[in-house]
Amino acid sequence: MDETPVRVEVRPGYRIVTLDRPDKLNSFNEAMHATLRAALEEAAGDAGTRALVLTGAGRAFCAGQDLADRVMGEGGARPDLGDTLERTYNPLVRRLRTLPFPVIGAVNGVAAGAGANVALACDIVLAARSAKFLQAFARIGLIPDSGGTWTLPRLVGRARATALAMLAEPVTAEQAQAWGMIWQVVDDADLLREAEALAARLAAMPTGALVAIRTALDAAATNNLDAQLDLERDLQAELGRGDDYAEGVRAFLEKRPPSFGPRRTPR
Ligand code: LHQ
Repeated sequence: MDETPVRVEVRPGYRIVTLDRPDKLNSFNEAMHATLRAALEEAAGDAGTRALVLTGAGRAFCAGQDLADRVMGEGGARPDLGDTLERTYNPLVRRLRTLPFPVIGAVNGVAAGAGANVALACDIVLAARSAKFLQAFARIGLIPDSGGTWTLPRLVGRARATALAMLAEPVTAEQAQAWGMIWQVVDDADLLREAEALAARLAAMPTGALVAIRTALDAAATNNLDAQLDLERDLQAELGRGDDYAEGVRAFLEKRPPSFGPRRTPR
């Protein structure tokens, strides 16, 4: 077992969480899932954490499932992949989408299989110019998991999602940006600095509103307009009762930068 398959650095207002099995291209094994889960829970429980950067050590972001891991079947045994998803990847993606602060994916290198879809589950994705996204699954007889079949068509449209999944060809960071799959490509050397600057910027913003934006956009994927208008009403009603709105309006009227209060969203 790796000693520290995930590294956490705590900065004022945000954390950097680094997938750290570089010799295995940061592919997921059980230990990495457990450590990442604990790191996310710790961040969620710390009101001082108002943004999180998820990145990878070495030349990859994450190569998806460690195909040599024990749970993938030993001695010709057929693994229960549904069980693996249910226990590990599905809770991970659900948690990323419900964390009480925004998550920045800083894709430093290849993001393949579940690694690509974990990256795309982040709220804002930056990628190094040399990074690639690869829906590798069909190469080994599988479908995109970790939310890929939901996320991809919403980001790039059905035609591109289908071809990316079926052909299992890599997409460059620049192509991913051009297609709207990610927010921005940056030079390799600038990636972490840019991601940290973004995290610091988000950390100074009204966290409750940022999380409500995620909630509303996720719901919009399945709601009709009527239901979405109702949801916007409810979220806005809640935010309108909060201190951040009061401070935001006060600061605007007083022509000064706002100073938002502590994170108030539930864990
Ligand atoms: C690896 C891996 C890897 C082990 C590189 N495992 N060793 C979850 C569970 C439940 C159901 C099933 O689905 C899933 C989700 C999934 O993620 S399934 C998809 C799993 N991922 C893949 O199929 C990607 C496999 N990797 C690759 O295609 C390539 O390695 C990429 C394109 C990521 C990088 O290619 P290169 O830059 O050419 O590097 P490499 O192939 O030479 O890899 C370097 C080393 O890392 C090498 O080991 P070695 O000992 O020869 O240096 C690889 O074996 C190892 N590695 N990915 N997923």
